[in-house]
Amino acid sequence: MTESEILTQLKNDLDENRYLHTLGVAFTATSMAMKYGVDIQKAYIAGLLHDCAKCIPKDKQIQICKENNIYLDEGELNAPQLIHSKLGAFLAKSKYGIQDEEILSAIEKHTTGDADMTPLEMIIFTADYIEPHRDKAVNLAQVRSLAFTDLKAATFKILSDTIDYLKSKNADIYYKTFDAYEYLNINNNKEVNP
Ligand code: DGI
Ligand code: FE
Ligand code: FE
Repeated sequence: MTESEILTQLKNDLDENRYLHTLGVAFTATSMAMKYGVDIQKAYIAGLLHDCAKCIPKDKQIQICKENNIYLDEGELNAPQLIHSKLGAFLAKSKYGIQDEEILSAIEKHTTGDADMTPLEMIIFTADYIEPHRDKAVNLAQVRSLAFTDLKAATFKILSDTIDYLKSKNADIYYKTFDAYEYLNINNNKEVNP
């Protein structure tokens, strides 16, 4: 698909607010890619497509996963708002024609993060949280600034604040959210105290 075809298809697949959020993530991610020397085109495409499955009703998301042998574990079935990232990576490939594994992986990891993320994966994860339409998270101004000074610190702060938020709501924290947090926690401490 060309860029124009991707935008047309997204407009069709997303509601208006999700489409605007998507553009916000794509442009924020490209700005961060410029700062961190990451492929700008990959950041743009991953940003555009990261939520391409978000507006599909959740029962339909589960059904499409079943039909295509996409394994969902108990944690995902209990928190179906997590599923759109895995399904999004599948649709980015099968519907939008994206072959690049780095882009697909950034889409797949954008909701919870994971241990040992690449710079592109951290950029999409962070851009999703700070794009201009976002206004609810605590510490947004701090995270927005950190996003352009220390990518790992920004990712870690988002994970830490998300875990606090989920705990306050008594929500189950998915194991990959913990893995991502622990990985950066250990890494950061190593850098401070080698
Ligand atoms: O799709 P977006 O709204 O742009 O953002 P997102 O893909 O980061 O999804 C955010 C949702 O995912 C939000 O409702 C919180 C939820 N979430 C993220 N990590 C976890 C989680 N929910 C649970 N239960 N556990 C997690 O670890
Ligand atoms: Fe999402
Ligand atoms: Fe998003």
